[in-house]
Amino acid sequence: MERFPEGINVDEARVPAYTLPDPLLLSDGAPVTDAPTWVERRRPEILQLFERHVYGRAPGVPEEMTFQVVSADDLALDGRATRKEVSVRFAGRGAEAEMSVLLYLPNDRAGPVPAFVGLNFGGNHTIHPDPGITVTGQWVRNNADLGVTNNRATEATRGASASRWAVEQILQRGYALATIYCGDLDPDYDDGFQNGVHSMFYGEGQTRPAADEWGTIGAWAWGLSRAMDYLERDVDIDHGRVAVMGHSRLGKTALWAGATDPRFAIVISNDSGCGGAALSRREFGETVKVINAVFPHWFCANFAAYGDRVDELPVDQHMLIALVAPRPVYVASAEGDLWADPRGEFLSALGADPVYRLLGTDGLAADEMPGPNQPVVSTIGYHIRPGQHDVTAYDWARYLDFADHHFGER
Ligand code: GTR
Repeated sequence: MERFPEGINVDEARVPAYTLPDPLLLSDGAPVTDAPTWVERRRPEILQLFERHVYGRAPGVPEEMTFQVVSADDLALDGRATRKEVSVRFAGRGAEAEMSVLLYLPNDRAGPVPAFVGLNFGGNHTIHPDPGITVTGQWVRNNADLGVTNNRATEATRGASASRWAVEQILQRGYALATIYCGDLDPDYDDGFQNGVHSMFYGEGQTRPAADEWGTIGAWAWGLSRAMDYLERDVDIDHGRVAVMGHSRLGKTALWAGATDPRFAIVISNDSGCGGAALSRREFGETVKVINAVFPHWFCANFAAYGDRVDELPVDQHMLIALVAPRPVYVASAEGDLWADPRGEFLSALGADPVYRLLGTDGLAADEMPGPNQPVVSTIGYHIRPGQHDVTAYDWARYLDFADHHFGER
């Protein structure tokens, strides 16, 4: 049995009684009974609540942004794929940043193809052993097993996360894959927001984000939107059919990106847990208090104040999923991932169902949590699979089926 820190509950019988805020009640108490009221009034209210209390407000495009294809190989992966690396440079207020978009396109294509886009944890070169991918020069987390000791990636980490990226499967099914190292946008440690993209937007005399301004997840989601800015310009991409996907902390990020940027046509959360798909009020597995203590940089500063009073949060995470409506959204869990609260992830998807139905979709085609490997395919998708906190070929197969279902068979 996995051990959890003191005070963490993983017993369903000890989940506190709670009442979720109603996504279909306006802040003045009036019910939302039609789509225009959702779109024009309630959705903006909820988006603003998440900005103010959870992820923080993010800026738009920086003063300067340029795109440059720095490498292209149309004979990648044994001739089955075209690999491009695109450098996206940002500048503003005297500060600069750069992110590298790694893009694979299936060579077996007749025109623009739909795509998956997602951030990766350790550098683009970790997603596939392909020797043509540039090893990141950014800060990376040390890893004694792989010989990373001074926060710089080595050749040994090439392909280290390949099991989480079904590149061949994605390409075979007719999709492109775009990925960016999250550390290009903001390295994943608490440095008071000195590195990363935040400082490009500081006002006169400002040295860190205000309590309701973006943290690291906000910056990562912002980067996904900038990747979308690029994909819109790439003639090989069917930019009306781009799915954003992320795992764990990057699954939280995919949901926030999907909530804030309607250009993402499908939004996929893989094991995103607390601050992602899981309901905060259940306090099952990771809690708001713990996540803010361990990762003080992920959310906006205001979120930390809710650690001991989650029931006073004006939102819960079902409302984050509802912000994606009526676009298809997929929530995935793993049985062994109690830290991420699988049931709380399911209940969040279910809690968004009334909004999806109000907007004329079939919502989530399940009232009860399904058993393992019984995916629910409706406008809200859900599955739980056996195994641990991870992204597997099974997960990707479900996302590809879901994308086929909503984008039309490939
Ligand atoms: C854990 C964290 C989770 C989840 C996970 C991950 O340490 O508590 O919220 O984000 O990391 O990103 O793999």
